[in-house]
Amino acid sequence: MRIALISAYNDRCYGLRCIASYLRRRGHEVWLLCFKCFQSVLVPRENREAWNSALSATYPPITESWEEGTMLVPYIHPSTEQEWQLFLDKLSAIRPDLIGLTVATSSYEASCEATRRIRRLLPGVPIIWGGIHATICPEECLQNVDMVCVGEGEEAMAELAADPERTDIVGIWRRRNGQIIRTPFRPLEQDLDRFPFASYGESEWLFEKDQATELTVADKTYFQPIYLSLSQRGCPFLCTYCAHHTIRPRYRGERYVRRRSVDHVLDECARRVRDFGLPTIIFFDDIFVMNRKWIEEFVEKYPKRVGVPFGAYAHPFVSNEAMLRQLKQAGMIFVGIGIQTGSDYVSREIYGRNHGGEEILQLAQAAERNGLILCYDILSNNPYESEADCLDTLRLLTRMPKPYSVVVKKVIFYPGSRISKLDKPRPNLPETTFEFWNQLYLISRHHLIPAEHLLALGQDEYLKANPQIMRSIALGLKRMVEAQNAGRAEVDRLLTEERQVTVRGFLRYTKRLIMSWLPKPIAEALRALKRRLRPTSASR
Ligand code: B12
Ligand code: SF4
Repeated sequence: MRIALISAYNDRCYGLRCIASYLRRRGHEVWLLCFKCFQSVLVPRENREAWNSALSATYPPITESWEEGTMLVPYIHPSTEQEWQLFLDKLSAIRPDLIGLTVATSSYEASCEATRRIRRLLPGVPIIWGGIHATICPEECLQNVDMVCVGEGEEAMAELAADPERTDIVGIWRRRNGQIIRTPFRPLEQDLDRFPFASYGESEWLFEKDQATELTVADKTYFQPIYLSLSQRGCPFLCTYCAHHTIRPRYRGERYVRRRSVDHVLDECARRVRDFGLPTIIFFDDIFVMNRKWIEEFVEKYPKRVGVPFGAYAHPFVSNEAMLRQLKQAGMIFVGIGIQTGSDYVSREIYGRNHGGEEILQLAQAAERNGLILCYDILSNNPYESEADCLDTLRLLTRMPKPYSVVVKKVIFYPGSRISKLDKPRPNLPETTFEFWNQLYLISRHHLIPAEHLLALGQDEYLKANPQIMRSIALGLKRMVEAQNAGRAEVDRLLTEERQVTVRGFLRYTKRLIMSWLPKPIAEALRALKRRLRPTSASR
């Protein structure tokens, strides 16, 4: 059978790539068609409304995250008519007997549009949706398409490809004459080594920049920047904002966390390093640093069989210093740690994470002792958070080993998630307040500002009411650190000059340093801060 697998706006689409390889192994001809990727746009905070309406006119932005001085909105560029035409021309040329789309909540609207267009072009060809959104919202998806795969798709798709008319395939729901035909969730595959490696560069097309490009293994640079590999499926935890919380109850009594054998993972990595010349590998497992025995075997074999530097996520409940030490020796260079919040209340009661800041701190210190680069994630803009919780997050960040990189993201309440249904007080802090805190979290990664000064800034009501000042400071610091990297000696001189900083002294110093190249609005904001900090005659 000829099968077209389509991903709207996510060219990494690991799950779809797994299915493509599996169907090929079963003797089918499979094409992978990816629409252009979602893109992140740096949005000056003041222009946000304008950006939002422009960007979300077709598809809503996926999420929001913050950078020093600004915010980042990953969004979906609607395809141009030319791209749609190229895509539909390719589909016509493929003459598929079956079409599958992978759908995340973020790509729902785009997938609806793609499906409408495909239907007009190829009215008789069956279309199935799968992926995370199809799994958590199958009924909603069935309003747009006749079949939906709930849960893992390899076997279900293989059965469907063998007989597209069957209505009793476990894991595939159908809409027939206005009725939904439901089947149970398919049991989870326990032996992941049965599956071939995800497909890369084989009958693969990308529709972007008004072009249709065939991607082959020779296109090393395309696959290089982020090669996605996962050693396992599932997660042992149940954070309330995460998809596992929604999915796991469907698999009661089954082993939910499953891992490929070390050899299977290393064979894949070795092949990709050879084919694509990968300089590094990121294991995108929700939590990679877990399972002592597996890690021991991995660290023994990885340096000989693969050898390139790698990074992955750890978690305080399942990762420990011994594992980090061994992984470092085997080539690990960075470790990701989901802090999410420094507030024990939010961590335990809202996010369901069952740990507080101390456990996170200890894990980070262990990583630092072993020379690993630290990358933290923070979830912010949470309606359940109070200012005291934000201050706790800042307090924890000031205690974390430095330097680090930190990603500050808005927490999104995905459909079906438990967090959206919690019966807890919602302080609903205004966005401007979160903007202020987010910028402070970002600033905290620098060595430059003593913790007590950061905490003092966190309690300044004027700054809180004027988050643009905080943004300017954050941007200034970022540029300063960049300058520091570029001309260390000069900045070192400046830093020694004013080593004994007070909050006020520090701000004055930052201003002087960056004023010459700051954009006008930022310079204005700093001037406002200066006016604010100038002692009044009463206090003099
Ligand atoms: C790796 C990863 C990424 C990677 C790659 C994404 C990818 N899809 O490959 C990157 C870093 C790019 C990424 C980005 C984002 N991600 Co992400 N990511 C993951 C992660 C950790 C693993 C996904 C994975 O590969 N799983 C393993 C594969 C085998 O499973 P699978 O994808 O579900 O596929 C199986 C089935 O779903 C099914 N299936 C899938 N497609 C199809 C199609 C058909 C036709 C059929 C029949 C079956 C089928 O069969 C597959 C094989 O069994 C998951 C969490 C998780 N553990 O699942 C989050 C997750 C998917 N990501 C999530 C989010 C929110 C994002 C971002 C929006 C983050 C952000 N704020 O920017 C972006 C959006 C990307 C986009 N445009 O969709 C959410 C999605 C929630 C939702 N309701 O949509 C998840 C679930 C994490 C969470 N918070 O709960 N992500
Ligand atoms: S630890 Fe991470 S992947 Fe696991 S449930 Fe929590 S958020 Fe989801």
